[in-house]
Amino acid sequence: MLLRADSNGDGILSWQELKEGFKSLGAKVPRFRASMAFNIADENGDGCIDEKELEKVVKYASGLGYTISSASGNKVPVL
Ligand SMILES: [Ca+2]
Ligand SMILES: [Ca+2]
Repeated sequence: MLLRADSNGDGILSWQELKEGFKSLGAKVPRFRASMAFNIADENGDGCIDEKELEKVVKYASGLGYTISSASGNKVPVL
């Protein structure tokens, strides 16, 4: 899975990567958005967003009105 926000390419999003992801979406307060997304999405509380948890992040971001496009027409979200 390819995520632009996954800058080190390990397939999960750290807090820092999520923050940068929201920044790239044009969020005015990416730090706040990332915190909210983490509260909602990080179900197992390990401090990272894995592929399953990412769906919740995408829903959250969509709810805020951010358009998240798919890289190749499949279901893989790109932050
Ligand atoms: Ca990563
Ligand atoms: Ca997690």
